[in-house]
This record gives sequence, C-alpha cells and structure tokens, in this order.
Amino acid sequence: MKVSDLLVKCLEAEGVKYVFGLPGEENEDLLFSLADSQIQFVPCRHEQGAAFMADVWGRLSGAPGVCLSTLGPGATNLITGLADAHLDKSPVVALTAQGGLERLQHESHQLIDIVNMFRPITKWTAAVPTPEVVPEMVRKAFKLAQAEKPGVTHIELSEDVAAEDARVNNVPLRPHPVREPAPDRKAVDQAFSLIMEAERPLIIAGNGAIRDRASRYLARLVQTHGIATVSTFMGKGAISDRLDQSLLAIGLGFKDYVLEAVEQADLIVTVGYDIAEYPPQKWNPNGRARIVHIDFAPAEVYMHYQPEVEVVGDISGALHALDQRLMEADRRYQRDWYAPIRARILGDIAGYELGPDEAFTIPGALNIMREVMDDDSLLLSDTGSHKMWIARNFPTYRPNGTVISNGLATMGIALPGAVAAALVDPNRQVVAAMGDGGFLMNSQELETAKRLGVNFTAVVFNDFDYGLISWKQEMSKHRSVATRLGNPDFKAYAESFGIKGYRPETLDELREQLAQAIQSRELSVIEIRVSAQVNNELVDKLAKYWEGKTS
Ligand SMILES: Cc1ncc(C[n+]2csc(CCOP(=O)(O)OP(=O)(O)O)c2C)c(N)n1
Repeated sequence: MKVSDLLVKCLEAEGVKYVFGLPGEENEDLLFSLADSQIQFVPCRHEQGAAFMADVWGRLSGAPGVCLSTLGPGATNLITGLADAHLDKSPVVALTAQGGLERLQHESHQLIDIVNMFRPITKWTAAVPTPEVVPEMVRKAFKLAQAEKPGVTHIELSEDVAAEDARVNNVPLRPHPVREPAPDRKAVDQAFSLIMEAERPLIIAGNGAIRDRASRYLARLVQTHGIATVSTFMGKGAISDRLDQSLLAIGLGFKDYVLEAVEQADLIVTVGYDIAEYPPQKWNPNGRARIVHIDFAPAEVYMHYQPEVEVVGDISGALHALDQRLMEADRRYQRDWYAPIRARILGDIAGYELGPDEAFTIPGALNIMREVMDDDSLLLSDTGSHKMWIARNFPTYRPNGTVISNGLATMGIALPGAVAAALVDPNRQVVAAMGDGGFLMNSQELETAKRLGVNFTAVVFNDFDYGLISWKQEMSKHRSVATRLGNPDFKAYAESFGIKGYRPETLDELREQLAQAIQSRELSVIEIRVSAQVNNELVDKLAKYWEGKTS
C-alpha cells in the first residue's frame, strides 16, 4: 500500500464522502487512491470554489469539509475559501501536494512554502515527513478542525512521499466524539443572578448558537421566559423568526430599528457571539452595556465588550442550566417593551412589497422568495448590498436556514456553497443569492453543479454595479466611483451551460418564475434586474426615524 492509499483510508475512517478539488501533476497518486476508494472526488473549476464547497459542507454538516489542490498555484487559489472557513469558524481539512523532498531546499518550479503561507488562516498546518505518521496526522487534522472553535487544518503531501510504501501495521486511527466541558457552576450562578435582576434582558445569538445546535435550548429558554432575542447575520435561525421573542437580525453598518432593543435592554446576554462578525462598538458604542458572555471560549479582550460574567463551555448546557434555574424561580419577562419593535421590523419588511409598475428591488424580490420557499429551505447569501437585505429582510425559521459569510465576508461563496449544500441534503430547496459582481467571480462552478447533477436556484440580483460599495461611497462622499459593471446576458450564459435561465420582466413573471425555479428544484439561474434606489432610501428613512426619537 502506498502512502496516498493510506491517507485515503484515513479519510474513509473519518467518514469523508466528498473531496472537492483540482488535479495537478503532484497530487496524481492521491487522485488515483481516491478513485479506488469510497470517496467521491469532485473536480472543480477553481480551487477557490473547492475551498468554499468544503467550507459550506463543514458549516452545514458540522463535519469537516475536505478540499484538495496541487502545489503552488493550486494552493494559492485555495486561500480565500480557507480564510473564509477560518473567520467563519467552519471545520475544513485542506490537503495540498508539494514537490519532491529533494527539491524543497532550493528555488524550484511552482515551489511555494505552503505550510507557512497557510499558517495565519489555519489552526494547524504541517507536511507529512514520513509514512508512519500519516494516521496520526489525519486524525489530528480532523480532530482540531472540528474542536471548538472550529476552523481549518492543513496537510501537505510531497509527491515522492505520496508514492512511497506506507509500511506494515500502519492503519487509520478511529475517530471518537469529544464532548465539550460543562460550564463552571459559579459562572452559571452569576449569570442567573444578573438575568433574574434584569427587567429587559436581550439575547444576541451568534454563529456559535447555530454550530452547537443549541437552538432547541435557546428557543425553550426565550419562549418559556419571554426573553427578547436578536441574531447576528450568522446566527440567523438560531431561533425561528416566527417566535414573538425574535427581533430578527442585527448587524447592519448603520443604525437599524433593531438597535432600539439593544438601547432599551438592561442586560445583554450573548450566545456564541463572534466579534469577527460584528464589532461590539456598533451595538455598544459607549461601552456601558451590561453583558453576560456565553460561549465555548472566553471573551476577546475588547474595550467595547467587557462582560460582567463569562459562562465558558458547552453552550447548550449553559442554556439548559439557565432555563432550569429561571423555571425554578418562575421568572417571566414582559413583552410590552419589545413587541412594538418587532411589529415595526415586520411592518417595515412587509412595506417592500412590489407594485405592478414598480422597478424590481432586492427586498421586494426577497418577500416573494420567502413566500415561495419552504420553511425548511436554505438561502445562501453572497456578499454585497443583497447580503444586508437578506440579513435584515429575510425571516429565517431554522438554524442554517440562511447561510451568510460574515467573518471574512467574501464575495463568490454563494454559488460553490450551493453545490455543497445540495450535496449535504439533496432533498432541501437550496437557493444561492448573489449580486452580478459575486456571481461572475465563481459562476464557472455552474458546470461543476451540472456535471454532478445537483439542484439549486442561483438568483442573480443584477444592478450592473458593485452595489454595496456604491451604497457606502454615496453615504460618505455622495457619489460613487469604480463600481460600474457591464454584464453578459445571464439567461443566455446559464443556457450555455445547459441550464435553465430566467429573466422576468413583469411582476407576474417574477412571481411565476421564482416559484417555478425554486419549487421545481431544477438547476437554474434567474436574473433579476434591480433598482438600487431602496438602499439610499433606507438610510434616509432610518436617519429620519432616529432624528424623530431624539427631537
Ligand atoms: C472577494 C471580495 N472582494 C471584494 C470585496 C469588497 N466588496 C464587498 S461587497 C462588494 C460589491 C458586491 O457587488 P455585487 O456582487 O454585485 O453585489 P451587490 O452589492 O450589487 O448586491 C465588494 C466589491 C469582498 N467583500 N470580497
């Protein structure tokens, strides 16, 4: 047995189903070993796409997604996807090839120091020095990638090591689940006392609340005791937005209605909150909020985030313990302070309904999408103005019902992400929503999707512009530069891949074609030409609202 065979056997032992990647000369042995295994290698059209697929696989399934590249340019192309998994806390194992050991000490063709290049975006990165250690290295890569907080690990395999004999008695190590430690009892006591004393506690549910599958405990806690809850962009769906306690999402760069709840709250309880996603000064500008921090890891040291108590450990366990204590105390909170805020947020979303003669808008189209999509469906957002609207205006009814990259906040993730999402659960409605900018960054993966036979709908909001950048420039400089784009005919472009393409022109067509595309679950692209006027109108509307409050 060769080392590459052994490495693949170790991947099989980890339960890996797919490896996303690109071939190269130096990973040839690994590719042949994969071809003879239970694992399906998915050839992608760009290593970035492969890394995003592994990233979204990890985020949705909880098990590490695996991507593979060759040395040099293949590895440099992986970086954006790996960086996304790193900052979004998604478990990913990256495998890269390398030149033979005899040429690593001098300048050589396509040779880049990949291990060191990946260091800032990985939890662990190492090259296989000798065949004996392959089982330990693979087990370690998977264990560390998955351990809280999850992230990226990397194994480099030189082409000559890959082809070596793996030696006898070298068998995969068996994975075993590792449970997170329960939080300290004194910390739970302190948190309980603070929550008991509060009259208007508010939970901010973040990325960790989704990862830990803590949403069941969170929903019970907030429903039983009537605690108002907002989610970050990545925490969307931690509790269903149908619950009266949900005030939907927080995280817009400027002051949205939901911030009123943060201002009125007398205690903020963060659950699995990642600072990389949303800086605390946005919701705690004067640093005066009283904070309880519940997370797998202690809080970052941060001027605007100084919790009075940190409940560190298993999030579900912490929420369950707090629920029990509050039940014993029969503590319930009034809803009247936050019910009007929820009503305002929902009323605002409904107000974006499109009229028959109006230009299409992103929030208007999102309202139709929400109607035609199942409660159980998945909307993956790319990065741009549409992400702000999705976060703010797309109610989500289950954990991972909306997937947003908000740590790295990268463009180009949604389409490859949808390929992985459709593989994770082939029975789910999957929709990838993008701007015209983000779509053309990774649209080549439509061919991967078509070849694999996976199904999803790619919704392209076309404003012929890097819209979010214009929006921000107009806010700061009252004009925009360097953002205008020309585009191909997206419908014809989709059809050139052998995929159904739509471009609705009227409101009736928009409704019919969105319903048709999403509900048929056929792989398709729907281009929606949108007016961006709503962006500046939102800024003006919110500014007026806050002025009205202070005057
Ligand atoms: C890979 C990457 N490059 C650049 C940016 C900066 N950026 C953020 S949003 C944006 C514009 C997105 O435009 P588009 O995809 O058309 O979406 P829209 O804003 O129009 O909805 C840019 C350039 C980024 N986040 N990621």
